[in-house]
Amino acid sequence: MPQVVQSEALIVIDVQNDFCPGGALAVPKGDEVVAPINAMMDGFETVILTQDWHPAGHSSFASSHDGKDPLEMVDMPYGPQVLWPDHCVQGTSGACFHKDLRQDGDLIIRKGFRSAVDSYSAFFENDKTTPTGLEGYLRNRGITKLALVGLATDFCVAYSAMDAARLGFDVRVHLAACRGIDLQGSLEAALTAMKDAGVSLQ
Ligand code: VGL
Ligand code: ZN
Repeated sequence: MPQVVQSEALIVIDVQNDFCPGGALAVPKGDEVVAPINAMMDGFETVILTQDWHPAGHSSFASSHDGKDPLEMVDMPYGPQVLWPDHCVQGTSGACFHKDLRQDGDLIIRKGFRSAVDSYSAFFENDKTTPTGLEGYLRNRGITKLALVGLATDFCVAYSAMDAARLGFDVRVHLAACRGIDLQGSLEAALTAMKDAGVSLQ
């Protein structure tokens, strides 16, 4: 039996059908994270899952912007934003967790549910100020260390890890249980930014 870590939470980012092969915003080999994540779950007292959870017509969808294609950029009131194919629409099968992912976590944080603001990070929306409540949950339970895994390395995992480090948590990202999108060098840039933010990469 693995030893259960009490002050450390495992945070499983967005292991949803739309980010897996065949999904609307498929991360290459995204489904390969499922087995290693399931294996890690027994080692943590606290397991938290996040779920990208957009209303139809969300402002991060290219289809919501006339003449724009997926992966183009737009300026939002809160800064530049990549436009994505429609994905993880609330209540659709694409928004469901991968069928083989263990879902016996303690908490599910849904994010990106406000039409006007995207939310890559599990802690703050992309305006960098609106909290999701995850920080309070963790502090309330005395959790100081976080292990992060999931999809996508260079977006939701990296944004979550950097916010967590900025908030003072001790953060490790387990790269063997992550896969990236890699838009124009975004994977390498995210790895460098995480290291610079004091995130431990394993
Ligand atoms: C994500 C792009 C858009 C992610 C979510 O989970 O990394 N990426 N929405
Ligand atoms: Zn999204």
